[in-house]
Amino acid sequence: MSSLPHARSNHGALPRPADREASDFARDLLAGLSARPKHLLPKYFYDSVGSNLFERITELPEYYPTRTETGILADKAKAIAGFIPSGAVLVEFGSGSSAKVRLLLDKLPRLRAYVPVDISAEFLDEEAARLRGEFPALDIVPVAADFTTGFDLPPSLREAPRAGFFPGSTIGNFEPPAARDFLRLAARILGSRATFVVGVDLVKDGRILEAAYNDAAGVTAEFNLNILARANREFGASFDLGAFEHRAFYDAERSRIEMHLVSRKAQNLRVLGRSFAFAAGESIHTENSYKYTLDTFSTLAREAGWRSTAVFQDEAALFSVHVLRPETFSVQ
Ligand code: AVJ
Repeated sequence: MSSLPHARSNHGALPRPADREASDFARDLLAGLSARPKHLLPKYFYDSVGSNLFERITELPEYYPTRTETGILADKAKAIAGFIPSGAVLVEFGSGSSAKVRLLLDKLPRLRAYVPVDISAEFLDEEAARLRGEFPALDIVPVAADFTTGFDLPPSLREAPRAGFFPGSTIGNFEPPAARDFLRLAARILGSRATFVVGVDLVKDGRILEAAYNDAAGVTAEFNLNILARANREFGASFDLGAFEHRAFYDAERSRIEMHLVSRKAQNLRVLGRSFAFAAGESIHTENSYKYTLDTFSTLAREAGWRSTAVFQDEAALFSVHVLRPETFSVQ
């Protein structure tokens, strides 16, 4: 068992992150099912079952983002690492299995520490332990937190220059105004000498996009349905998974993939003592995944106080990796 220095300690009145997560999920589930149209937040996909399903998605033949981004990082690791000063703390927002960061860590022998931040405390612990085995000289300081609401770096690390890593196009899950808010929050956490490496999925042919979110093996459908399965597991909700259908499509006008769970029939459900009616064909909107061009993302970043100082992409222009610096960046 690894120790989580501050986010995990349970001395005061604060609930453990896992408990807080569960009660946040309960609250947001009730609110989302009461809303019109019904919706849920995609961050709740990632309990340990969902995190493992997502890992399987990343290996699907149709799901190009992970392998494409990994290819860019493998090819350009040296150039990207060149933007990160020695002695820096590298903070990863939503670290998951920390697979991609290994490519950067290989080229960053003088890091002060690596701080993986993830909402799934269980996953975080396992992955941190594994990473310690591979990088014994590296100080690994996991923080179990919802990075969308902010978190504090451990006090011992506050003096070092900071670099952020936010791969996977997770930024695409935010509505553009929320993406700007997140980029501003990251600017505050990372400070005036920051480097921020952000992976961004690119606008492309809708057929490629729709295939990536409707895989033939049905893993994305299972991932989407897991949010209902999770409600059944965690608070005995009565969702019949067979009575909901996965649906994903590209809205070119808004440059986003939408994912929904569509009720196959009229049904009534009880969740936490409350009852919810579904019409046949009524959907729960579970995710948006925004796609950007190099320009639309640079503009979004600029509106949040960052300048895109370098951008890398694969030959087919499927995916991009931006290196951001604060507009006011100085080497001092
Ligand atoms: C982790 C948000 C980048 O939008 O592609 C994958 C999540 N959803 N398949 C994405 C996801 C369905 C993924 N992100």
